[in-house]
Amino acid sequence: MLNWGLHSVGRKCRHKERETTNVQFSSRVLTTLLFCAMASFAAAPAFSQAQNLSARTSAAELERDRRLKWFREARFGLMIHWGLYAVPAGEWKGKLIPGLGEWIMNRARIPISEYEQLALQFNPVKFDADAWVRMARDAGMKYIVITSKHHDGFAMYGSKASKYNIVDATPFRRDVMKELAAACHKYGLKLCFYYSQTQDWHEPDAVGNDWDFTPESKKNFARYLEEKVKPQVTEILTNYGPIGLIWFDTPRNITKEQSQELVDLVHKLQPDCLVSGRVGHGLGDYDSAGDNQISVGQVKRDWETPVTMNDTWGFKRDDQNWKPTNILIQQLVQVSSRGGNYLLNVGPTSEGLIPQPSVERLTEVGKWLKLNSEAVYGAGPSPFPYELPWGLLTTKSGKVFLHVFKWPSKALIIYGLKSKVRRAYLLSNKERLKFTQQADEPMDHYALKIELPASAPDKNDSVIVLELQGETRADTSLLQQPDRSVTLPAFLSEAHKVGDQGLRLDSRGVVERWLNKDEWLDWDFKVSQSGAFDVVLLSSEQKYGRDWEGGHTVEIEVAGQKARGQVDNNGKQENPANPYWKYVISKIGRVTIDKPGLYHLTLKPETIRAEKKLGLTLVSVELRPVQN
Ligand code: FHN
Repeated sequence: MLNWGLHSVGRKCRHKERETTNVQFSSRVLTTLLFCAMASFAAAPAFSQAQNLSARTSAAELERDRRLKWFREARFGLMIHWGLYAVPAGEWKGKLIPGLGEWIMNRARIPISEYEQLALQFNPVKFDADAWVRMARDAGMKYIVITSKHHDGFAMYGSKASKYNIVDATPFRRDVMKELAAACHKYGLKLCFYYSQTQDWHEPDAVGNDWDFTPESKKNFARYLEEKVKPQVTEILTNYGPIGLIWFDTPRNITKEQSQELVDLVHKLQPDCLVSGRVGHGLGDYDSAGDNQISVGQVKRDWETPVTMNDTWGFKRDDQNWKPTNILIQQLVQVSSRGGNYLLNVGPTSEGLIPQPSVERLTEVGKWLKLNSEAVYGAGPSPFPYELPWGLLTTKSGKVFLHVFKWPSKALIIYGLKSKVRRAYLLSNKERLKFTQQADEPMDHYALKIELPASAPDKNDSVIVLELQGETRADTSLLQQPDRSVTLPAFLSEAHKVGDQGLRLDSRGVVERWLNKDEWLDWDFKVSQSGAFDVVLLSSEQKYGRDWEGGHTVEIEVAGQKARGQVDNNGKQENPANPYWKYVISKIGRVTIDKPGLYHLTLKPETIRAEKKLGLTLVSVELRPVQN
């Protein structure tokens, strides 16, 4: 029997909205509007991105909407980092070079004259464009983004603008992009090009090479832009048929005018071609999250995240740290459930082969997608602004898809879904599932209990479909979960800042730059089951565990009680959405909540350690039920 003892509570709209990359806390007004709108979530086909259309009037925005149509439906793309760096494959002169495979020239400070010699060894005789594109199609991917030129400056297509290219400088002499364009056309995928517009370690006036050339300050970046970038961007948009998007990257030292010139050039040559957010200055058609970063909450703009399958983009022989398939599927679903696109990378060898572990994973993802595609393509965001302890949700008109990553043994209980459920079944085989629903409107408490088979039908993600009467209606306030836990994510807090600077959210929804003890956060949440709770604070390491700062003292106040404690490392926890940033667990104290109702929790630092300039990097505050 479910617990119903919940006081009737009013709803407040006070969560924070955030953007993707280069994010900052957005204005309070916008925040309030967004979450008030969300508070009575009603799902509709094609979702908010399309609904926003009517509100936007300018011709440029309409044009952008038109261009983005395919991108919004695609959800899943293949990124390919392929270039001369596949020859050394992470090793230079007998030494393993740490870092990303495609950065070997920079990391080992290889002189141009030596790096150029790699072209003579680049002979990918096993390259088969048809097989690559078929593999992507079978994985369920809708577009391919391949490096036409990465930071090393080598063009992977036949370029007239620079002899330093695969046709003129390698024994292979084939224009692989022509072959890929033909295969993409055959299988109905969009061909897209990555192009490094600022870093080019082969060019004296471009950004990045300070071992062969003069310091950055003496460079004539504009000349490089006119003489190499614009001619090459023109080539890739002229010689390979329709291109889905140009994936510019690392917009360092580029002015707003120069970024705009590139955007205009792309749109002039191919009005349907999208420009990635990394063209710089927010001028892209859509936002790009940081590498391997999955944005949280409901993201305002169209967005995409690039993700590695191991720890490198370009092939590196010694990198065998492959992400398991279930994590890749979870990430794809996480991104889809937040209205984004998941761009999953492979790094082919210098022979032209995609590493077997990548092929295997893509095959498995494809198998899963074949059975569950309805819950991904064209699916809209979750009605809840946070993840649930067992997984997450995507939606379509009149349907909710429950993606169950952690299969509970007998039943799945969900709080907060207000719509009446007509049918529940497993998406993969249509097996019907029994369910009961309880709604206590005066108490504002809604519970759905679905009876489940004893074991998970799919080890990666078992999808349950709920067919609803009418559209999706949900309580979007922060709710205690049926396992009695309460999670208060930083990105759904109200931030009380001192001035405009100070703490802000990064693109994963983690608070950064919290160095001032006078800044604090608070949350409202609903409790339906009373009891004693351990107060736990999750903070985040920097990427690859490089650093973390602890030793801060904080005070948490909730239900008339205060818990004071220190942010210490009491263990770590991984988050599949952002596996390179481990979460650090700090136990702050214990509180008792003696009756159901609406509660308010404040988190105020007493001292913040900031020697490393990291400060308190908050992920969430959790109330974990004390087990008797
Ligand atoms: O420096 C590059 C890196 O090599 C790789 O291409 C990634 C892919 O997103 N982008 C840059 C770093 O953000």
